Amino acid sequence: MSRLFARLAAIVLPVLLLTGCGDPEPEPAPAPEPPAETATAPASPSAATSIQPTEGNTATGTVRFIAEENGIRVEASLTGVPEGRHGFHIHENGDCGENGQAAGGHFNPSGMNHGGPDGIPRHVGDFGNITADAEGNATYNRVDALASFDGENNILGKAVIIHADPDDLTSQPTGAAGARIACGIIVADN
Ligand SMILES: [Cu+2]
Repeated sequence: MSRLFARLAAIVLPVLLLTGCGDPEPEPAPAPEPPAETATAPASPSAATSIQPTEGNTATGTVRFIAEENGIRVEASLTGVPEGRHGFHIHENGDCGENGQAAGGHFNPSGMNHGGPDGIPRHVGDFGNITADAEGNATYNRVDALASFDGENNILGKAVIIHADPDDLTSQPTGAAGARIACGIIVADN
């Protein structure tokens, strides 16, 4: 009996050793599910200003600012603007007093020269020109790469100024855009 057992063991044990040690590695635990996306993305930060004419002028309207991937979209819609091009800037002080003079110079936190909106050098506040048609309607719609809602280029609380004359994009430091015909303070939307 024991000899039979020994023979069986001689056959079976090696088989067990070959297969028994072949247990597969335990499967790695599945990675935890990433947290679910929040149901609704937060609204893009945005801001606006109500443009009011300075004394003796008629330009009124709204400028809206909407944060986008590549900067801040600036959308202006004005009426009562004399036909033609008008310098369109952000000025450094959020104050439209003294017929817009209290707004101070162009918003220029990095101390660059004045220029056009799409190159360097430029002031952060250099938005170029806004153009009114024969009916006095003026619109503007572009994404500005420098303006921001935070950091040193934060435009919140600054003033938007519409000028009497075109900004020539080169004269220092104002673009020779002349008098200030309308002004508004940029306020964040809630
Ligand atoms: Cu200006």
